[in-house]
Amino acid sequence: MHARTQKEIYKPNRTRTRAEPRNVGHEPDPHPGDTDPIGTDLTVDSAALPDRCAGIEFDAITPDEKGNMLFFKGSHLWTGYRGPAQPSNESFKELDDLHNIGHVDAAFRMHNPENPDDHDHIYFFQDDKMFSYYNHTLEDGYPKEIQEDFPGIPTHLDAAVECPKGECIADSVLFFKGNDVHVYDVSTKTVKTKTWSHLPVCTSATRWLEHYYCFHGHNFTRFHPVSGEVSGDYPKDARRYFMTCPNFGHGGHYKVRKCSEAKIDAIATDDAGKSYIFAGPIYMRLDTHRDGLHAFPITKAWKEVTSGVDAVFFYTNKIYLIKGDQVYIYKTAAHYTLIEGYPKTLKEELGIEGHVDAAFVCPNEHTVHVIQGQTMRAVDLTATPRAETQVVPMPLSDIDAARCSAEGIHLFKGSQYYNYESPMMLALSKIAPVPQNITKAMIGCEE
Ligand SMILES: [Ca+2]
Ligand SMILES: [Ca+2]
Repeated sequence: MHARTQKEIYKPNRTRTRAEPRNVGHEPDPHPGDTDPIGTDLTVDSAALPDRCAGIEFDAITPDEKGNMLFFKGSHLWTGYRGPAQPSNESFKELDDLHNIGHVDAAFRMHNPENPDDHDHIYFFQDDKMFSYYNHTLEDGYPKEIQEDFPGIPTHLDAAVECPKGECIADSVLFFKGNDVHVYDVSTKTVKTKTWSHLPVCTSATRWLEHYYCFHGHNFTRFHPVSGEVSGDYPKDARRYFMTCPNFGHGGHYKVRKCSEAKIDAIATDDAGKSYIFAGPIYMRLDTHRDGLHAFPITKAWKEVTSGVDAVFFYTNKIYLIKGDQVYIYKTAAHYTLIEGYPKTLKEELGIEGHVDAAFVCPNEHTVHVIQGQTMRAVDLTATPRAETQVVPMPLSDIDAARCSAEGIHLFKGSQYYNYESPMMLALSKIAPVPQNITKAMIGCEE
């Protein structure tokens, strides 16, 4: 064990010194801006189980192959951000075999797309041994000595976290022991050791949505995976972000709806293919399912949009958010920035009036299709001033949201959606196609 008396926290100012992904500063927050009372689903019926809200120090944290975040302490684990502990050996039964060590030192999910036999495997470390699991099944040949797979990495680790290429220089694993960080290059199998004395000793570490977190005590500190730099106000209390704890929330928590009860306000896909869904005061980014889907308040990304949205679409690196008769346009480079002079009225911006149910732009097209009741209007986005070029009746009404992608057009209505091949097919259709049920992959609901 290491002395955890390190008090020095490196806190430079907030100047961004390198390109960081959008949504900087987003920690998992299980209760974004929702006013439901908290604690209703926290019933822990066995007094023998450890309580993560008591301020414990986790042994290890890692996502599993499906994106569920796993938190380990002693012989127990928690899956996800809420719910009670369970014995670790119920999920990973061989972890007990080593003389009942009863804990893990470190864990991470391998990022190695060049080697599908290893990619997404979950590695656990106990003393000088390691275990590789996929789909809760121990791989043949494990446990092994750490040296066999990771030459140059010490035993009795404190923490480990994967670091994909693009965030690190190459696909890597960061192994923590004391103030030393051993950066293991997955393809060259070489190790570079750095000393990050400004960071607290990390007792667990994890990656979430392109960000890196060192846990120490019941706190965590976000760090840059290459420089180790800490920017922002850290440490923070993990109980406010990585779990749902009574008295540690921001006034309530967001519950993901069942797909059969789904009701979204808007959906849109950006130029990079990332999908966003909007419902009430929150939004979710759908490409992040490997990190666990997670809801954020809309105001966290688009702070002027304070009362939800009616329709959203992306066009030429800008996002258009429509609410009532207002249109907000944000540049999408780095942070979202509201374009000067906005919001403007629908009439001024798109030449239309009245409530908008949904809107979509197809890839590489310059026309936005706006759905209002049983009418669809096409507006040429290259024209000045913008004006509708086509108005067609629709065989459907009360559409909640719409998007257009390589798979065609999806019109969402409650828990179902309608699929059309193209805007022309939609414009020509006289009867609605058979609706299909919305799935988890489409909008992040629970099945
Ligand atoms: Ca540990
Ligand atoms: Ca809508």
